[in-house]
Amino acid sequence: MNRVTNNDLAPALRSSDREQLATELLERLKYRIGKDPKVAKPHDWLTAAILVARDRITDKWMDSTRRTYATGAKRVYYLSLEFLIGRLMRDAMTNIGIMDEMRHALASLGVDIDIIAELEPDAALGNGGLGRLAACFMESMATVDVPAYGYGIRYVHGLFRQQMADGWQVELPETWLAHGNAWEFERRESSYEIGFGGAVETINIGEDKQRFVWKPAERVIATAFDTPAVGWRGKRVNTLRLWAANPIDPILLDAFNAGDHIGALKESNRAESLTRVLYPADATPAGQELRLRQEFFFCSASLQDILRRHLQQYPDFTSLPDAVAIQLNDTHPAISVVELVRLLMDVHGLDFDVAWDIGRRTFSYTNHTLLPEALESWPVPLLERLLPRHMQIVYAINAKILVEARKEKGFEDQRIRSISLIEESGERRVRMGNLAFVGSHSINGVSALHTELMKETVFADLHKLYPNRINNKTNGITPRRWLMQCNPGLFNLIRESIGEAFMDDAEALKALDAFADKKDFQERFAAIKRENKNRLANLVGSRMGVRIDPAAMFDIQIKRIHEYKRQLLNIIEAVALYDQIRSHPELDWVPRVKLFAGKAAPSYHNAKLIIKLANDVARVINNDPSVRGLLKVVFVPNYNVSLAEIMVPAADLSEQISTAGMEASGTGNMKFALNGALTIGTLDGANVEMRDHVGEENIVIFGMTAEEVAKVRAEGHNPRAIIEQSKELSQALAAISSGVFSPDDRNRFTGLVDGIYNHDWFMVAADFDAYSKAQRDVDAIWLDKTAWYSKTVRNTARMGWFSSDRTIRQYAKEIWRA
Ligand code: NBG
Repeated sequence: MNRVTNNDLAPALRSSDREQLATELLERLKYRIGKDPKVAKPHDWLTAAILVARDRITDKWMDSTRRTYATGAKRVYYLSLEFLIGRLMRDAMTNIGIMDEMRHALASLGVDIDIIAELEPDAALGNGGLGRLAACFMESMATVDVPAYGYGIRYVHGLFRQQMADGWQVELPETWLAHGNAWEFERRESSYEIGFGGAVETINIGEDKQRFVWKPAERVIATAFDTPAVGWRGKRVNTLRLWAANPIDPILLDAFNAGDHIGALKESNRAESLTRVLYPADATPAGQELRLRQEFFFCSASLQDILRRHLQQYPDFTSLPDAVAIQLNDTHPAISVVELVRLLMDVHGLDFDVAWDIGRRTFSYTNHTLLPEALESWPVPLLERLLPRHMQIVYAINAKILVEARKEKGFEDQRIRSISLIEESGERRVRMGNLAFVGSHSINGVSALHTELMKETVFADLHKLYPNRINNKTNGITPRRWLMQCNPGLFNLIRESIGEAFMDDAEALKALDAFADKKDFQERFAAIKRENKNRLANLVGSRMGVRIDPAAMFDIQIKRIHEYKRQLLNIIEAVALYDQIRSHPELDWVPRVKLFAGKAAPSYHNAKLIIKLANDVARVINNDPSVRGLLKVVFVPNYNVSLAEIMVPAADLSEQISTAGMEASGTGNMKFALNGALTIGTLDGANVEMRDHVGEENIVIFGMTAEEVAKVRAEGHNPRAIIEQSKELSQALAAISSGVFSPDDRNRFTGLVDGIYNHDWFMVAADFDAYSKAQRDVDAIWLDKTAWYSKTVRNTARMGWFSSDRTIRQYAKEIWRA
């Protein structure tokens, strides 16, 4: 594959560097991998290249750690059940500035770096936005020099591989560790015991005082695996510490010797399955005991590790809130709030009130969604059985909070019910969102709109009780991966035009504004976009056998498949457009390719049906000669970070069309705009702030506002009447529902369409006409190429604020005080 390369970030390529790297490569190949270069396979070269980079990074890593100890700087711990990292090689080598030398060194040994780079598996230890944000944050924390550790789980199987079988999503196991993982260091010496189940013993220690001893029935060992996280220019290297579960006894020898060879491994299997798979749920409840076990496992291991490290430097835990900040990435690590109290009380002998106060001043919590089904809660009996001591502490916390609310703030019954840690209606459950809230000194949303809605909805009453805790930290993306590395052509053009300041401060991209209307600049900008589109067209051609024309507008929607994200709205619009093109062949239709990619949670029926619909519609439209190639629809399978790195730079139009009020922020929206796509979107999540930054003339906004959606939902709306008034919409829906695209099963999509007629919860019908009109506005801009590029260049120029470096600086200053 032809690739433009950037990456000669070092001032001049010195042949001595190249020779030195070649020597190192051969040395690693021989002594660390045990291969003669004559017989080395591409995978061996990949490992050798990673080891060369890793060794250089390790020096910087140790410097960073020493620096943190020496300065006594505050440490930030980012607890996240997901890190959606993708590949690391290009990222790490670019950040330490050896990418170009490495390319040449490998070439001198007859190895093509682009070929081996393709062999590196994606570390897909996350589902979507929340996990990818955690990965961008790791890179930015190192870049802005915050001493940080990411803590998570080393899943053996990351997010499932998605295949299409006759247009249906099929989930297959993902095996990123199949060839080993040259980035990580196993730390056998950093391991902790984690308990489950059993009972709590109360010991009287005089003066009305008691001590509690939890005697778990089951124990596993958590072992650390460390991966270095390198910041831009290698300034700082932080640690991503992922835990793996191991049994205490690897094998029950008695059972084995007695002939029970399988039973002898039962415990070991049970322990190891704890960290075997990532839950493939994105904003849908996993609701499984195993999920709760995973959460507690990684929280307990991380906290034990944090406390151990603290005691190495400080005499006791009164200094913990000043020395340490722990950020909870959503509610998945919320049990930490309780585990820290337990460790401080039961293991380290502090009083409840002291422990609680230390915890609250140490923790902060980020909320990533308002979807009610995603707010975790655990049945009281389950928690009681699995974590009996924790359940006691939850009651103690609840008593403290509720007494305070009633006695000091005069909260009435209804408010008390809403802030309680225990959900009382129906089955009694522990609400992890409320727990994370009361246990933290800061609760942040991820875009301005989302934060306001948090105050008005899920946390309205807790916000009344603690009015100073909720704050906003609008998400960001790392410009290294999402511009420099994924779009070297554009990166080089920018550097030539405005110099290098933007490489260290993304807001310096503003200088590009001055080029937005220059003809020759627009032409070069367009040529780069075209190159990126060619690359995507080649990929679609070779992977799927579908020919798409790079001269057409590439209209792309890539993200998890979810009803609120409204891929369905986009598909229905494609169907309507298909009708229009056939009915009005005399009009100047803009040639378009609508591309989709994304995974659906395996248990999410409608999301999977939407994938099938996209594929069914694609088959019919792509094979209809009367469309004359003016419209194509493509669903690219197995969306992941690496695929995004190809699709994002190739987009002309970015679809950010969620039902207003439902997308907490979005980060894909930022990646597209930064890479020079025009956005068509609703006033939802960070789209609102993007409009403010790029200017409303440079983004196409349509549809209902969050306020309007809330109003219509409260008052009830009549989608049927709306549909009947829209000829385009009713025809498109009729075609879908009657089986035009599913002749083999005419009723396949009837239910999907009925949902729109009957309740239209996601406002697909309500927003359709506005969307369709906005799409024709987009067409008009496309036809005026000067206008198109003057807008898209301005998007690139004005997206610097959405760098995750800015986001992390805000967290550091306003939440962590690091
Ligand atoms: C997602 C939101 C996105 C947001 C990311 C990162 C979850 C649970 N939430 O809108 O849906 O951009 O989090 O904050 O993954």
